[in-house]
Amino acid sequence: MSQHPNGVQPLGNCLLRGGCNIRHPGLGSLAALSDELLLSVLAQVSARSLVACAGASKALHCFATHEELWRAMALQECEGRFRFRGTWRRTYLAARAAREPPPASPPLRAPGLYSDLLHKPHWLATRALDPAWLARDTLPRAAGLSIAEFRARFEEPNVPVVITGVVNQWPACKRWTHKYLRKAYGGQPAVVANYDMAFGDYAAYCRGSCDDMPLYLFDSGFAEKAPRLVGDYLVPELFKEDLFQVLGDARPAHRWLIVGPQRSGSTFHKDPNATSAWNAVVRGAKKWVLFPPHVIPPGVHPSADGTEVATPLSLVEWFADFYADAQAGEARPVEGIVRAGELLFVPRGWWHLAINLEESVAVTHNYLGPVGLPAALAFARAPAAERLVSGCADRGALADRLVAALRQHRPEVLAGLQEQGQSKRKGACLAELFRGGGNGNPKHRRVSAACVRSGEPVIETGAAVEADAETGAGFRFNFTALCN
Ligand SMILES: O=C(O)CCC(=O)C(=O)O
Repeated sequence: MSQHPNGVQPLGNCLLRGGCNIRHPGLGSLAALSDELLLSVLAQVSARSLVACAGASKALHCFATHEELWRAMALQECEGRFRFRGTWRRTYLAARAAREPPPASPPLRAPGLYSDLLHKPHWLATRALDPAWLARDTLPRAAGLSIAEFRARFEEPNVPVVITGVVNQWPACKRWTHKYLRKAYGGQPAVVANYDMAFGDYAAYCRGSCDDMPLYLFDSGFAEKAPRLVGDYLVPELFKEDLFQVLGDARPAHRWLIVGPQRSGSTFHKDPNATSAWNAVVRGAKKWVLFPPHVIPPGVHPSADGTEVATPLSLVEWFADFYADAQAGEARPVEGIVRAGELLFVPRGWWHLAINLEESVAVTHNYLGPVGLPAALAFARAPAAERLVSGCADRGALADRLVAALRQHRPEVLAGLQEQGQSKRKGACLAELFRGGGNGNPKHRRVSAACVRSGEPVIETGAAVEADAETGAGFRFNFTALCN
């Protein structure tokens, strides 16, 4: 771990110096503010004022040059239009002045300044990834599965698996270097941290970034912007049946190119619209940690309606603060490393994170297999569907649109499920999900959810889905019973 550039140390170290912290004399009357409040105030002022503050004292210099302030400012004001210059402060100043910044001078040293808030991001960004975080591997692996085997062993029980021997055959594995991707984008911007950014600028950022949680390229428009990439891989046979295809261009976003440097990745979330996904690692390696739908990972706080999730901002922070708790808990995660040429099946409803252990390139598709249809409909009919559904227009109507399109293009899928549903007592629940036309009466939805939670014995199907948007609690969709 390297020292903070200004020599800022964690607050605990102050005890060793008998409580003497230059913060108090250095900040003057601003010392009355907590570190959090001071940074929030500084986040409101202009760059010019920040530069002035940085000249006032060593202590204020360290706050006013804090990288996170300048990163936020650069992203908000320049959006994706910047070339990274080694630090966010230089990046911002160069982008705004539209000229080369002067050579960097050595950072000002502020011995005797103690602040966890200033110190922690640097500590997280420079500490080595602990081998203990990476060692445990409980992800099953399989090769050469038939569709029937895959469904029976993994998709129906809704459990993750690493599929080998498929992705390593793709031309993408040989081709998808940064240079190739930049050419494929041909001047069209990629989506990075929700901003449009030139691929070459993002590649330069990846080379120079020291961020604790680096910006991530996550582009659902890559196929349109860089069509040649679509010819470099094939949707594996196991995942070809995707019922959302019946919606054509009106389907929810479903495929993403993912590029990022070491330490970048995805914090804990569940995949959109109760879909499952496959994530193929084309270059690099990713450590995954997954919890089944009913286990909320330590350090993760979903809102009651499931529309928001509070979690540590950086992946390394989650590992440093919560990985040990995850191991000590009753429900230990499924976890492991997925390497270039391998693919992870991410089952619907599972909480998951992924951290890139080296610079990585991946492609992921979310899909709706027949097994997942009841869950997806339950999700899209939840009371908060308008906010829960994502990646398409007219979100509140997704379930109705899907049912209507299935009636038209795949009537056998609906007929099969309805038939199975009618043959069992709980058919009423299933029928509820298929009700066409959508009268918008939320009572219908509540009845559906209450019905599956009615206290009748639930057959362990593995088709567990978190779809109860009303309480945020998961319920088991009794689907196998309906199929018997
Ligand atoms: O590759 C990654 O960062 C993981 C992506 C992911 O979790 C997702 O697409 O849901």
